[in-house]
Amino acid sequence: MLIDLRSDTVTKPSLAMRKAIAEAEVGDDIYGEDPTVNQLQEYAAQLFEKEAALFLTSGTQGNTIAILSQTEPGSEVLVEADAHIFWYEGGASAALGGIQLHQVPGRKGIMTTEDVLSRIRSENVHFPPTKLLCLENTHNRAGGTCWSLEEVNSVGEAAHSKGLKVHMDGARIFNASVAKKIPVKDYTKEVDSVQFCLSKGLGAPVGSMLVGSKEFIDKARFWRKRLGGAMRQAGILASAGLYALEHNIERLEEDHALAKKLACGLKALGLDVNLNEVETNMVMLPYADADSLLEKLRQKNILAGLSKPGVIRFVTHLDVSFNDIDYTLETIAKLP
Ligand code: TLP
Repeated sequence: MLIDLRSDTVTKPSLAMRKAIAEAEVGDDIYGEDPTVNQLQEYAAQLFEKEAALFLTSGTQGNTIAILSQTEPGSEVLVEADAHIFWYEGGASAALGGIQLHQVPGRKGIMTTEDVLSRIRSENVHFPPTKLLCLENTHNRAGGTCWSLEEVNSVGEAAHSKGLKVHMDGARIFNASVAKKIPVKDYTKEVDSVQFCLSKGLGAPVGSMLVGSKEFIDKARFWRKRLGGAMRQAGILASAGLYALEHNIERLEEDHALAKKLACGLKALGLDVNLNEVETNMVMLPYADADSLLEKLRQKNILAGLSKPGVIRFVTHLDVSFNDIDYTLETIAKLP
């Protein structure tokens, strides 16, 4: 038995999800004729109360397309200093769109309105134009932390007042929505585009969505084709996403409870976990010899990852049970 706490991306489709996949009606989505893809896109747009949605291969593709569709080469995009877009997306927006990312300092992944405003360029022959602000909710490197509704609205309004568009990297927006009890349609009212992942805590094997205005989604569809991400009988994959949205949102609460249990257990063992920062399904453990602890755990069939050097990341998800967390804590307690 393996307990895989490296990421919520490791979940495998359940039997019921596989049944939905097997029974999916399909068509050629490049002609707009895949009924299951269309159904998924309509469902996502409704959930967020936005005009339209688009099914994509991955979160990285979604964020990249959101940036390319709302900027021009040589423009600047504001991201929080620890943003996934900055750290883990292969410099995609620079490589493909000639974009300069500008890091704004944050606290637990949250930027203040003042910090955002102070980094928006004025009109000056020396400056690149600032076109887009990106928020990450939940914030990965900060440990799955959530924005409050007021914080999103405040930075969103400030950015809009300066003529910027606002994108949310909501890879785990449903974790934030469940933890904060804020419907996603309210959480994202002040943002123009949202990317969310079906293949993380929601448990689908593949896929992400973009939601936004019809005009934005039309541009995004063009960029998806240009990047080679348009697919044919994609309903096979979309059916899993639809199943995930219909069945796996509310249960994210269970993942959060397991993360809390793990964090409290680690704290009780005298380890340096900040319980206040465990808001969703991640636990960050600063540990001097992190690599050796990871290796010892691996020998006991427990996998975890590194969030940054010296910080271990544990992520709970729908393939992790209460007993798995007990076993993990017992194992850590017994380690030499
Ligand atoms: N995050 C993965 C790794 O890339 C680090 C993980 O295991 O957490 N935005 C955020 C906030 C993410 O956490 C991720 C994936 C993405 C975007 C990219 O999604 P994919 O992996 O589908 O390209």
